[in-house]
Amino acid sequence: MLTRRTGLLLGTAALVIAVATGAFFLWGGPDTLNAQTSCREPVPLRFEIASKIERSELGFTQGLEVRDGQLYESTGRIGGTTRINVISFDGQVRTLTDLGTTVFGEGLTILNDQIYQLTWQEHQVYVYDLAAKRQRVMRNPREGWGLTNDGTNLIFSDGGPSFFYVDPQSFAVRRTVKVRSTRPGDIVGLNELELVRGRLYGNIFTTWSIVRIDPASGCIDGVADMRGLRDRMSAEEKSLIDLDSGNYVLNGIAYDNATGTFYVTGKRWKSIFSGRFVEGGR
Ligand SMILES: [Ca+2]
Repeated sequence: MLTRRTGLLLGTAALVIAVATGAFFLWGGPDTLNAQTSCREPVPLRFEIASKIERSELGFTQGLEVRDGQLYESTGRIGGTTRINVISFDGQVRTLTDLGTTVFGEGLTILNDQIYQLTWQEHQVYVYDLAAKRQRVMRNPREGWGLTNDGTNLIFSDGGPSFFYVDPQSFAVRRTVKVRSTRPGDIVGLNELELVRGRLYGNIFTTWSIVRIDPASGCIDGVADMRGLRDRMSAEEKSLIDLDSGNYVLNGIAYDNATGTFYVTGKRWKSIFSGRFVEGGR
């Protein structure tokens, strides 16, 4: 798993380096614009933490979404099993369904009262009712990474340089959008997704970055450096991240329309942070 994904990430070294150093202001500029794109320089986003939730049970978070005042989570099988959990805003985790280790759970979204769950390399997309009773299965010929929706289409990523709008009935691709920036080269590793007020938020696998994308153009129009979350973690949680940076990475973005609150977390993190993104420096 890590070898494949790490390989994919080589192409985005510039993005990762820029983010890791906090040097967002070094991106592009008028002299370095890629002639093939018309993206504008992304604005720095700052995540203002409102509170920290400590979950009652860990999960290898692969998909996260708010519905009716609670978080729905899809988990992968690292350190556990593929599940769909609901997590209350005070951190109580309850498992709705457990698929064991036969498949590797990935992104999750809820559209028209149905839960959609990707699998990583098994090419299966599961469709459930809100109690996570399985109703049908669709085929995804690509890898499954992140998943969200725009009210009509499912939108998913496969770790490659594009994301895809697909028919929720058949998983047929209706539109392919390449992620672009002011820099040349592919931007890969787009993982967990959340469409909020017409902008696609996604975290870049193995980094502390969340990008905000204009889905009409594919241009990254904002970048958030999420390293500040680390300062709010316990020493134990920090040490896990430091010891195994591949399996304890930032992954999971959800948004509560009722309150305008974002929820962000990571794989096997104890912490889920609530807050909001504001434009401006760190
Ligand atoms: Ca999400």
